[in-house]
Amino acid sequence: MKTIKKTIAEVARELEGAANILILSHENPDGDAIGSSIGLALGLREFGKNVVLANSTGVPERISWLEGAKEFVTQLPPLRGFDTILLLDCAERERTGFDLSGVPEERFISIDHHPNTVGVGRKVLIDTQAAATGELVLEILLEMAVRVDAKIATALYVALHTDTGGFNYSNTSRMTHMSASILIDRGVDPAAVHKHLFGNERFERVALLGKVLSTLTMELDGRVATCVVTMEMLDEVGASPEDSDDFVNYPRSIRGVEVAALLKEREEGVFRVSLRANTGVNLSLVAKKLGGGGHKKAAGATITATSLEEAKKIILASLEEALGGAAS
Ligand SMILES: [Mn+2]
Repeated sequence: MKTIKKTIAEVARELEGAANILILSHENPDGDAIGSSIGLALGLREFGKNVVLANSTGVPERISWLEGAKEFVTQLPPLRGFDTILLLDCAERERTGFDLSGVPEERFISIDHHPNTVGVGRKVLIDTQAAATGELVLEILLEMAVRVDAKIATALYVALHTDTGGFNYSNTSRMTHMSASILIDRGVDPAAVHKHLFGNERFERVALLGKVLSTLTMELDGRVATCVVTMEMLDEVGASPEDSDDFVNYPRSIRGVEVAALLKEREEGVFRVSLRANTGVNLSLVAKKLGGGGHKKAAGATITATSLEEAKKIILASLEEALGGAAS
């Protein structure tokens, strides 16, 4: 494993020395990818840096209300003008969805908290203890003595909130709450953030949920629960693929379920699976074998298969292998 874990201070000093910074995050970004990108961009600008934000698949609607969300470009800008390409919430070129294959390693800095990642760049900070990349970004900004205002704080709070399921998942730590405490002190309105994230549903999304829940099945003797999102369902209710992003939590909430899988049909023959674990099974490894990645308890992969049934078979076979014989 090539990963060099740099300290917060080392990365802060490196960023202080940069002038023109391009911030990239993983494709199909979540609240952490976008929130930590915005938080760091605004913070670095306070420090006089020129910063550009890009994401190959753009900002999901759920977090599009964040200040700075409109800044993201979905095309890779010419790299000539940037001395530093920052990878946030991912640490490999491929995860960005952009072709960065020819770009020298020295141009990159990566900051991430995902396990099983190699890490590209002249500085690589991967802290798998951090609940969110936003937690690491806050530490870096404080180290740089950047004035964290309400806009920065809100973006980072969204990062923490989404990656911990509202401070509920097992990655939620004393550090997460300490960070949240600092962010609230800097002007975050937690109730307003919650309302934006969970009290602002579009009709189409809830209608889609109804269709998706009707596909619920129990597999492998009740140890796995699955749901499916087809393109036809999206058409019928006028929903978009991202509308189903957290639906995996419904099969996950069923008593006795060890792993929940949500299968989304992306295009003819291409399926995206989101996996969530309730027990000690390592989904990061399951997803890696399927050509994807993620965390121990939350991971995903894109699968090519002739039909939904075949995609499901592939996933269930991997899960059966990972779960082994004994219930945990
Ligand atoms: Mn994250």
